[in-house]
Amino acid sequence: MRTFFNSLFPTSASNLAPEVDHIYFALLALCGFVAFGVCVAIVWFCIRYRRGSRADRTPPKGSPIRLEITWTVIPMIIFLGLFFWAAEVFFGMSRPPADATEIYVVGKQWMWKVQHADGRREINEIHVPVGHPVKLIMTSQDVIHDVFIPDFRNKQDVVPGRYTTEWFTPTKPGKYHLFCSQYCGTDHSKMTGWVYVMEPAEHAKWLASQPAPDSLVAEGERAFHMRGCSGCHEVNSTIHAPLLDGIYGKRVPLADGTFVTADEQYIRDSILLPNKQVAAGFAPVMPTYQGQISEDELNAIIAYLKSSGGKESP
Ligand code: HEC
Ligand SMILES: [Cu+2]
Repeated sequence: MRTFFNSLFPTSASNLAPEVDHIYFALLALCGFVAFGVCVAIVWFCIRYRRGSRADRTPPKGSPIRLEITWTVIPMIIFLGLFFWAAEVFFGMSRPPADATEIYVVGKQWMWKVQHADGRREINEIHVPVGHPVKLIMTSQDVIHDVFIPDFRNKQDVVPGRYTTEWFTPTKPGKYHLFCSQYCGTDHSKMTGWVYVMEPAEHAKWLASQPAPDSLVAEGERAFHMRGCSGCHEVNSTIHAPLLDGIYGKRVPLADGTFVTADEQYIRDSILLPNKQVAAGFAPVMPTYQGQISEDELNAIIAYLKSSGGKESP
């Protein structure tokens, strides 16, 4: 019975899966109940008003206002209830917890590149320990892709030029399919991967068995110097440019008088489209790095700037 059900329905392997499934089954039950009622009415009317039967066929007098109010108000309450229920689940799905492990994912025709904070990289595979929330920070190097992990019940487009996120807490060790679910060209159907959910001890063993490269932050710091960012953005630079220590999450005043929160998107745009949002009090002299810097390197620089809080000069 259990395996028969599993062949019809994906495993439930994340904290989000039961929440999504409850809505799904509630909708299924509601629709089934209504469909059943309609069928019963059809059969009943067919028999009662068949040709030759002596049923009363005179039209009812007056308007059945009570009946009309009932059949308007009850469905309205049911459907608004469903709406708020689903909205609540949706908000939960779109707000990753603060302590989630951040993993960068770059989609490209036709593979997934994964960067962990400790600098480890994977292709078409993500290894995570069970029971801890994971936040994927995703972007694309070319066209629109989409990360879909059916057993986790979450799905999010991966769009060139911007960051989207998706999070989950894996609840069951195992190996789960990851699909690209936006048609993205010839080999779209081969753009698949696996999420390996491991017991913490097993995950630690896996980590130890991998060569440990420099952390993403160290890589970002290196790029920050190599690309010449530090030449302008350091305390003793001769060019008047903002200090970037602790910039992540700050509200930044812009030259046009508005403010923006410095998130991944703002830092990315500052590097690729420096004239889009110019920081207040600075000349727009920063060169664009569009076309010169890879998505992986951008992710590393962003991770570095995120980590560089607290050592700000007065
Ligand atoms: C020629 C000097 C110069 C170089 C090189 C340079 N920048 Fe800038 N950068 C600036 C100036 C000036 C501003 C402020 C004006 C603006 O927003 O365009 C700025 C703004 C920024 C901002 C927005 C800061 C804020 O407070 O809002 C970020 C983030 C940034 N740069 C990152 C980088 C990174 C990363 C690199 C290297 C890949 C880099 N910059 C290279 C001069 C430079
Ligand atoms: Cu794709």
